[in-house]
Amino acid sequence: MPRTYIGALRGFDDGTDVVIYGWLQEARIMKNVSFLILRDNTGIIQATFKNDEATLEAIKRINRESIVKVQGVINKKSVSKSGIEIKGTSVSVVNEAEAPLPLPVIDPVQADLETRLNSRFIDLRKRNVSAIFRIESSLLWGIREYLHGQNFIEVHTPKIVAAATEGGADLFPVRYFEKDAYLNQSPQLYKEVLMSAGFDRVFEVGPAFRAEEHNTTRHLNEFTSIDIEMSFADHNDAMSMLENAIKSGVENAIRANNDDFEALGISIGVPETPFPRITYEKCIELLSSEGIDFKFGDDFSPDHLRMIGSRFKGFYFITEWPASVRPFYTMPKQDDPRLTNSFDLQYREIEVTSGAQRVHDPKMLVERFREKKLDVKSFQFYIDAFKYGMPPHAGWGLGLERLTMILLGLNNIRETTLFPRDRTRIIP
Ligand code: AMO
Repeated sequence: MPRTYIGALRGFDDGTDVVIYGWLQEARIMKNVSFLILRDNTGIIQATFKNDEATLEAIKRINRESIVKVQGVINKKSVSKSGIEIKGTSVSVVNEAEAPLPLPVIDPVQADLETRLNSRFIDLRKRNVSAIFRIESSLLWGIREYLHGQNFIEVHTPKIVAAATEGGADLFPVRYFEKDAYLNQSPQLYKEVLMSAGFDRVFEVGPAFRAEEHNTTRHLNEFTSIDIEMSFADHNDAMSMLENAIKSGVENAIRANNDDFEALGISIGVPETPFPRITYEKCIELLSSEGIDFKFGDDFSPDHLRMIGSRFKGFYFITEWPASVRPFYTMPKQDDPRLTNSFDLQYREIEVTSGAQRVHDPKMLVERFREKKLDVKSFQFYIDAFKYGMPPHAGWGLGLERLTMILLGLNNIRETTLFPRDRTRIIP
């Protein structure tokens, strides 16, 4: 008989013979009957067995979390909470779990995050933990769908590279035969080169590596970056692409992940677009109205951003950042070159996306390299792409784990990362 997913059992008639496979979450042995609680990727079901001697002996020997096969008959008149159970006819162990478990799967007391991450394969068996990743997947799917609908193609650019994009200090060096190489911080240079190649609109979902030393609740050393680049477009076009992509992601998650939101005990709404926009200079005015002295040209601290963010309900853009805090590829503002055509998308004090219109004039680009004291030679392949017909272009990079974290109201980015890489962790 073929396997039935637990989540599909409801669709069968009372009395149907079924075979299910799953993890034995719990066995409750009573005087005359035993209840096995089985779990698979789609749900949980109770299987009831009469305690004849052989069955009772078999059940007693099965450790929690073992993989078992249960054969039985669907009982839709069950008095169990879900109203459906299986009247078991046979149970066998497919693969035994050792005891004791490194971490309990059903335990009202939540272990601390470090302990959970050390045994992540068990931690991920918990319904309220796996829910996060199902929602993350749907968010990404909705974003992908939106971008495809806008004629973007998905691309894959190298992660072993020869040059830094987001600043030289945060690079992980790798040995590449006889050459020095690094893990890529962002697909920035390649996505721009693809604009020169005439691809018009590209997006990439891939890992980005940052050797940042600080260990915070919103930084990872390897994260998933959703990047876009679009030709004949400016920062305003990129911002509206971003808010619509996020909206599509959230709509998809709301549509597809009802049970997961329930498991997390939360519900989220579709964010209203357009998101409010506030300029960097306006933020300074806001801070000074609160008595905070802030120097033009500096970056905001989390405390500053908390104060600015308290003025907004959800997402908001901070636009027109000064050139001093933006990378070399950022387009200066035409009537005020101290500023740039750039933006960050914020949610309270947390930055979720950075983006900008880019410099497309090769001479201006080389000047910007010099101003930032970067070695033009190591960027030659990038600069060459600007010399032979580069369209004006814009784009952004959105951190998937941060997006999931803020939408689900979680307070540590490790919660939205399957196997986080931080300052001290590379295992598992
Ligand atoms: P930026 O460096 O601001 O911009 O990164 C873009 C977005 O990526 C996420 N992010 C991170 N997430 C977790 N841990 C980190 N250490 C981390 N660093 C960044 C954030 C951030 O907003 N090339 C530009 C993008 C562009 O202009 O297209 C870039 O990489 O959500």
